[in-house]
Amino acid sequence: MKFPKDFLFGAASASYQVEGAWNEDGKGLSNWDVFSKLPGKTFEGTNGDIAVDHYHRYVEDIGLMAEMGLESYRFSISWPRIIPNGQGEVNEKGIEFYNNLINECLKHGIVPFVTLYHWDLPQVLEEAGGWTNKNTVEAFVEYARVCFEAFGDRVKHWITFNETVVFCAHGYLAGAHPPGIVNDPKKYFQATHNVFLAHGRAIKEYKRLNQYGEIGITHVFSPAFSIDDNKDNIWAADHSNEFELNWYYDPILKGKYPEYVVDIIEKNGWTPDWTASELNEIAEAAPLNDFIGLNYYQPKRVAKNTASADSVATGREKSTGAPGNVSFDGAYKTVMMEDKVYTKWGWEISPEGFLQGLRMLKERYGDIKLYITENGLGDEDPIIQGEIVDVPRINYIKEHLKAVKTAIGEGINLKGYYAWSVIDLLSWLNGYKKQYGFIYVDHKNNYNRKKKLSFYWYKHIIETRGEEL
Ligand code: BGP
Repeated sequence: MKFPKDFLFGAASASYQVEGAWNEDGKGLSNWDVFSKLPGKTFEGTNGDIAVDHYHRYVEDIGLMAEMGLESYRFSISWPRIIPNGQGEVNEKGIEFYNNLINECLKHGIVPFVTLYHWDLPQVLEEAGGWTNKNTVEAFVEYARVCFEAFGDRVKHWITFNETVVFCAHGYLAGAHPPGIVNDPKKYFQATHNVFLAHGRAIKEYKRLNQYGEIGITHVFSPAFSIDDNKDNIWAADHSNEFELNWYYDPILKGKYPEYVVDIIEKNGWTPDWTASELNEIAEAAPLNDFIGLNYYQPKRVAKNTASADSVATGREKSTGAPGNVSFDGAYKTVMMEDKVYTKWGWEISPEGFLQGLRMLKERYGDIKLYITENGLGDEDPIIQGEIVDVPRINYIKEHLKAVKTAIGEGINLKGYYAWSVIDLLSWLNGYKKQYGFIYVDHKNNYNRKKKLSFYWYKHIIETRGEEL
């Protein structure tokens, strides 16, 4: 079987992780420009000042994507490049950069798939309370409208937010992302609600403009499975899915928060400050949502946590689903299992968990249109006689694409796959050491690009529409 004709083979990036040019052409400061420079916040103090210099090399990079046969490029727009102060004046140089990027994609027949928010918030807004401040919602809708009006004639696929669970949990529970707040569930739930509201208002605005494209949101997809048949552990997995899947997917797809979580946060005094009319807006926006993007790296293997609450971790790997963490409420822990396979960074490799999760999703939400907006292997790639032989990455992507094929065969409405990442880039907390790309960047040698083995492999997969998988 070949993949269907309208299925998009893509790859992804995000502005802060590739662009660099952090203070050029009128760009404002982002929260990451500031946070990454605080001592001890990132791996070896790495930051995105230069990143992989995509801002200056996008023509070369898109040329390479075209050579690979890439059908679609998922990238994000840097909000402070467009509106340096978060609200108000638009930076024409910023508009020009993304116009050039989009036009370059289209010149090669590459479909631009654009994320509006991949975590680089204007610093001005962060200082005013970031996502806990309702004004950020207003500001986001204004920024979204500027982008729709500037680029919507050519961009027909929009993602509002990337991985709300990550920037909110890291920002307000683990303290590992800006604003670096530790263990504040009240703020965490407030931030998530404000993001869902901003998403709802932005898609309403998009539909009002009648641009005839599609718009959705991208979520982490890390379904939890109990480590065994023990009823406490099964409860723990359900609890995890309520808090980390249903809390995120229900408001978008059902227009309503899951009652299980609503009850618990109410008892703990963590209920966001929300109004009946905001809840109504979220309900009204749900049917306008065209698709959901899934970022899948690993499932969660979950057991009930029996240790005391003060052993709850606040480290930086928390909330990614990676093993060895206790949930913020102390209810469950993620466990490394002997019979599973892990990456060098301890993330489980499980195409089976992916497929099982997709089936769970179909059962709960029906035939909603899906894109896999991120999936890939973070590795330190072997270099042999000057060639980057990233065989483990090829295997990882191969097995996950097979799962996608099986899912499509089962009638799951999956319309595209975006490998993370198109090119080696800055990992938020792991620097340049953790590589994901099809294209290698030589940081010691003028940021020169080099094609990896996976580049040729993916090219072949696209050419043959995955027939051999
Ligand atoms: C996702 C993010 C990406 C990317 C990826 C890999 O959560 O959307 O931006 O960073 O994870 O993560 P890491 O670099 O931590 O391995």
